[in-house]
Amino acid sequence: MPLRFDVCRKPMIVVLSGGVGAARFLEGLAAVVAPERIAAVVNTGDDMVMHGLHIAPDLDIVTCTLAGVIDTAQGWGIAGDTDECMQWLGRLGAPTWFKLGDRDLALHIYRTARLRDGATLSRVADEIRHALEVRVTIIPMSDDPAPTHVLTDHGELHFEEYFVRERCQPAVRGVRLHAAGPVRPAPSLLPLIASAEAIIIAPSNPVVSVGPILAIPGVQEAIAAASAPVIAISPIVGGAAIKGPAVPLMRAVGMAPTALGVAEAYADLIDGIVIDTVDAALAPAIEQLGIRPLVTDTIMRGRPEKIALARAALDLAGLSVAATPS
Ligand code: FO1
Repeated sequence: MPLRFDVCRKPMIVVLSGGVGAARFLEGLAAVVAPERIAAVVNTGDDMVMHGLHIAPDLDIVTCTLAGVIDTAQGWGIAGDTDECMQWLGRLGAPTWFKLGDRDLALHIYRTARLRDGATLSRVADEIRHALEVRVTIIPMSDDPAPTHVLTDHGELHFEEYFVRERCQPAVRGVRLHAAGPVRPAPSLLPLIASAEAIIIAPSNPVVSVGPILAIPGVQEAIAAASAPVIAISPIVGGAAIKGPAVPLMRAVGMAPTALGVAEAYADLIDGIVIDTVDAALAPAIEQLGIRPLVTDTIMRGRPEKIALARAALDLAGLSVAATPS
């Protein structure tokens, strides 16, 4: 039976997503509303070619998390995976700084082969999520290459070279989004935004996870023109990121590395923002921006917290949901 690829026109909850933080939030959201109501628009700025394969870290993190096969400790990679292939690649002198498990490699082999057949990244992402029985719609932000580069005192690095190979050691001078040239929105992206019942910016790195999505020509205009409520969840708690290099990257691009800085970064787009209780004192300044703050526990320690955060976000967006999580 041919897989359906047209994105249904019914209003959906559109979640602008990066990697681990977004995936964990989506898990909670999919437990509170029907997964078919959710469309995850995923950052592809971390994508790169390695060992001749198209690696798509955030697409795989979101898909594998929602499929329940993610390595929960790391937040990426597949649970119980082995590294036989990586070991042999090392013996052959290939780079092994980016750890690709044997099962994980199947995703990259499949994706690379399908892209070589002429399929778009959107189509392949949809095939993979259907194959893993994920009911949430997952679309890349674009079908065009959109690599994120980090400008450091060691030169211009691909985000993953900075984050994984160099372990965020080099001082960051700036960030270059869409470093391979013009980036068009994925075919279904603008219609999804226009018809959304709510737009949620997940708790992802505002610079290198959400930034690449918002920098696509037409996306911010579409969000501003949408009738849907637009809310964000701050990934910064107490001036620190839960995971990843958000603080040095925000500083490098002139954003205050605080929940207020996140609200300011999204000020022209969002109606509300969920911030952590630790940052309650920032609520008045956020209100000054004309943005409604919702103060709650945003640390997603486990499933109950993910569900509670999803409820808080939907509440702020003004969407009423059933009482009991599935
Ligand atoms: N992150 C690491 O810190 N080290 C790794 O070796 C690594 C491998 C990896 C493989 C597949 C994948 O989907 C993600 C992977 N990540 C790894 C995570 C990734 O670097 C970041 O989490 C995302 O790109 C940022 O959201």
